[in-house]
Amino acid sequence: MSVLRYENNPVLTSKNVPFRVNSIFNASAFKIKDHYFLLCRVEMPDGRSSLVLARSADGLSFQVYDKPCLTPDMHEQFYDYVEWGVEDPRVTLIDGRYYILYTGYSKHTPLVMMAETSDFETFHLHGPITEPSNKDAALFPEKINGFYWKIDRPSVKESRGEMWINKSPDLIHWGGHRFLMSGREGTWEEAKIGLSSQPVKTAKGWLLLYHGVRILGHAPIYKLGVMLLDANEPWRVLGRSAHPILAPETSYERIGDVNNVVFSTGWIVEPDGEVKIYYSGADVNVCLATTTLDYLLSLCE
Ligand code: BMA
Repeated sequence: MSVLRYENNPVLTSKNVPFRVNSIFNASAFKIKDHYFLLCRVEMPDGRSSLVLARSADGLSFQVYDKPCLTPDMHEQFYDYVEWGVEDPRVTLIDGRYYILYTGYSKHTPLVMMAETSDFETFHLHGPITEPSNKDAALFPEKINGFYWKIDRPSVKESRGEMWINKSPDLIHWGGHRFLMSGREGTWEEAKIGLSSQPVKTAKGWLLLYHGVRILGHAPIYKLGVMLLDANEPWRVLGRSAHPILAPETSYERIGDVNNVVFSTGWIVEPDGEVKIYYSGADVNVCLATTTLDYLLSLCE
């Protein structure tokens, strides 16, 4: 087994969007009953991003909704923190409600925003839940040791690219910050790493998809890896893949707005253990790759 690209990639490009955009990419993925949903980032013609839903009956062929569901303009009291766009959503279902952590981008540099919804039509906007600079954040789907947990990537200096973990009694007040993981020196992930998709509970612990970056020449190359955290002490890393599980290879991953990028903010684990990884090539599309939970866990041993 390995990670297999879907033969009809990309699943979505700007041509599939019924309103004018530069690009559609970095989608969070989840299922409601038997339907697949992607909450995608769309870069609008002015270069600022919003979020739009897409829906599918089979997880392969998606219909993009008529208009964005979350835009900078909808943020009113938090507008200062999203003036340059809302980006890279990661959705986690907790006790029947969807919590979206996303990047608010502005003159203050990126920070992590949180919105809560049950229907993706109306949103309770909680505003920033980190200080800048921070991004690449997602919530765990359940309480562990009586607390909610989140992973994020504080990065005050460009050169800092480590994953951290922290906890909260109420999803609003965060503390207990701990270092989780940095990229291994001299490898594909040496420049920085960050969480890709929301943590998934398995029999062996919490499985995470993450991205690693190396700068070659002047340009970054983004690849994906997996790591496993302890089920009850999620700040303990039990293992991680030695090699990337997906790296830019095809023309739709090599050539785009940012060349040589595979970047993910969403995956779905099916009841039979198949894993659908939704990812973006070169920051201009949404693609699909499939694998199995067993294979990903075997890489973390
Ligand atoms: C990250 C974010 C993502 C982007 C990725 C690859 O730092 O800005 O939105 O997809 O870089 O360019």
